[in-house]
Amino acid sequence: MLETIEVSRVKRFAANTAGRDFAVGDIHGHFTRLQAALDAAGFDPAADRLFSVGDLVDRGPECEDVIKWLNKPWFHPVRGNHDDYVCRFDTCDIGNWMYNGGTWFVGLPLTEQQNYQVMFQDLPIAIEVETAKGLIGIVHADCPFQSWGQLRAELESPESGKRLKQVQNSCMWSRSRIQDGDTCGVEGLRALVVGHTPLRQPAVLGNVHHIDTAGWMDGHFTLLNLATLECIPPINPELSHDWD
Ligand SMILES: [Mn+2]
Repeated sequence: MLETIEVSRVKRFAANTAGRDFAVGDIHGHFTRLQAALDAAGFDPAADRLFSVGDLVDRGPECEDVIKWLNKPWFHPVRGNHDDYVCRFDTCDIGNWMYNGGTWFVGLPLTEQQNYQVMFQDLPIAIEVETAKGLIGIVHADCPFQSWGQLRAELESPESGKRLKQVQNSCMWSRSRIQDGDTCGVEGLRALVVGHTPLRQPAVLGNVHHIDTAGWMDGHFTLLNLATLECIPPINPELSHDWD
């Protein structure tokens, strides 16, 4: 039996009948900017929910605020590749992590590091949210299969630990769909929402919505309404998606 089998790698949420559901791209320690984007959208923490494609920490100045955010009952992130460094802090390549923005973590006392690890190991690899018009899937980088059902099966009942690791890493790291301009989409979902690759504007490839508009860098946070699949702020057709 796999040692992490008790951890839920796929979390499912029933439709929100009280308010709105939004998804947001990579945050990277910029929670003040994120709150400003929520305020601008009139986000109501008593009724609305915010789903996140992960990469909550590294690079930005407010990484330690993630604890406060993880305790908000309306905030539901999946695990990004940077969050996964926290999960593996005692075994990962620290030099590589620091190069990629992990310096905030390295100086923390061991007990604090372990506290972060426990909280981050609770983050699912995939989230699915029911909406009136169908199921929405959320992963950090990509669904590496033609169908969502296969991803769910591979995450929930992996044939081996090695296979699980490969699948999880694809979910957290892959850029092949956006780099290839692959419009095949993912079967079994109304829409898949991902981040990981910063874009000037959200890009929709088939039913896959790429929403990391680099609010953590010099871009802006995009809030994708999961019921309408409309973005706040709206997609500007005058601008290209590419960052360069
Ligand atoms: Mn990422």
